[in-house]
Amino acid sequence: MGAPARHSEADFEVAIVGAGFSGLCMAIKLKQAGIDSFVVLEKAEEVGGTWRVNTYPGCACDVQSHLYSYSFDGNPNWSRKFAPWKEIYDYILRCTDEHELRRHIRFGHEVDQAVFDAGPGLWRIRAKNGSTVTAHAFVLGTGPLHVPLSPNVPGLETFQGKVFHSSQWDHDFEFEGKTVASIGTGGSAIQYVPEIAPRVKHLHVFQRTAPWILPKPDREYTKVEKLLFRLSPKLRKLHRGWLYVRNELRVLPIMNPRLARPLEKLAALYIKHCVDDPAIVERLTPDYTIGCKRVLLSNNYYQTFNRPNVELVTDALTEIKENSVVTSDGVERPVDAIILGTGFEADPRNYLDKLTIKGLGGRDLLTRWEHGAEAYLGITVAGFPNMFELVGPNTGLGHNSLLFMIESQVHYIVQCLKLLREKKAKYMNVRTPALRRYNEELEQRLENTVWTSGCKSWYTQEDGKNIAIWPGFSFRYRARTRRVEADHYVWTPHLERTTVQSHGRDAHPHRDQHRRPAFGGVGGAD
Ligand code: N01
Repeated sequence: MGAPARHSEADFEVAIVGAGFSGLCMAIKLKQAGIDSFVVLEKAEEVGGTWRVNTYPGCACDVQSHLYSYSFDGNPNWSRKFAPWKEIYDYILRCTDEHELRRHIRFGHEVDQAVFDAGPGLWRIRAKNGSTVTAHAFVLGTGPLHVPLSPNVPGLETFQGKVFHSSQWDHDFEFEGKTVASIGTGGSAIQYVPEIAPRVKHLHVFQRTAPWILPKPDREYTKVEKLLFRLSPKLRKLHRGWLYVRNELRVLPIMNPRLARPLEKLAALYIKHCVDDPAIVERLTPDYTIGCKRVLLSNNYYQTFNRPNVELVTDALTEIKENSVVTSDGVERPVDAIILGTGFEADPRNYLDKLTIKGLGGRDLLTRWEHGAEAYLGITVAGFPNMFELVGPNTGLGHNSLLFMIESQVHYIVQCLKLLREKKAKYMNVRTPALRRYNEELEQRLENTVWTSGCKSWYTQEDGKNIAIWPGFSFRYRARTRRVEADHYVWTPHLERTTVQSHGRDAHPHRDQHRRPAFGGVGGAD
């Protein structure tokens, strides 16, 4: 990389929030690009993000591990195709240590404020513990699904038994002999329900919307396979590539719902194959197009409903009392514990609401996102210079590994930092028209996809706008993020003079506050 950026007033060139898969990937790639001046601010006392937090029984990735790991840090030793959470967590710990990231991480630092100071061109970042840092660039690696959601059922707070969320599992709770209510049937619940069913006296599974579930093509890797992967990284990469291509094909029925019909028929047959009672089969069969909500994988969830101690409840929960739960048909079920498999806050406006982010002219990010979160390529937001998001709006995947998207984003951000140096720019700010064109394109591509086929999911906000998913092949996203289109940004230079000249409109929403000179040839009006 070129000469270090001019940011003499900043403590660091880059500050990253979060030490999960995305924040750590950013840190590794900064080091590899020769940028050692960075800090990672992590609210917890250890790295790992979602894979540190989610430890419920049966927790495992539903993306193949050879793909759900960094492309540059392959692991020949995955025990099975879909590794359990502990192995993934250990992998993250190993990467952290091998890349010597710990000296860059400040644990116990929950960031609650980040304010852009246009004068020196730096972000002033504050943690809840009162400490502050300044950095030239600010990277949000908080991840989208980390704020647990509670069901909006009256009386939950009055329940006298044990209550915990799937992501806050109480490993000391003794299930034996207990009657348990489990609320929700998403990706987490379908993993823990089969695990606790044999241990409890009774299990009531409360389903609001049936998920589509396909068999999980899982198995252990043999000793020979692992040896071959160790001896030949090329073979391991070939295996990874094959998994990637296979997963990528799953986007076809998503983008064209007509192609989903055969898959839907197969999935319906699978339910019949697994469940004995036709009445339960009917209630387990979803009434929306497969793929509209995340398609889940399991080899043991449906079979759980053949157990005499497990009940599928599809009447809505209307009330929770001190020792029981009540449904809309008036039935009251006494329970000792309630497990909330009710998911996470998926709208960035809600999961970032404890973090105040102010860009140019003191504009608040959540105000900017009043009508919905949006970011150019899911990474940059107009009016928030040198701020970069990882796993930002519309960059989630329903069909392939999120790490592929994260690596694309990290590559893009490193390119941005290189350009800032090359152009000797103080900051870069995405142009509003570039962001608008990008959003229009997204909306067009989202039309007539399976997500608009009429289901309610956390992919969409109240007005139906999809804010979570990248619509299409992930390699198209990789292609879009391979290089930075410099003319989509306004580049503001480091200059001592304060002469104001004509400049990009969106770079100067508050001209009176931030008097900046034009940058020779780059940027310009929108
Ligand atoms: O959360 P979810 P999750 N009364 O939002 C129900 C992924 N994941 O923690 O569908 C009754 O998927 C809600 O019902 P409905 C996973 O795929 C990945 O399970 O809204 N029910 C739904 O059934 C997902 O993308 C891995 O009608 C209520 C459930 O709660 C994300 O992580 C592993 C309710 C929530 O399901 C989160 O999964 C595990 C109420 N009041 C999970 N409120 C990987 O391997 C909510 N629900 C990568």
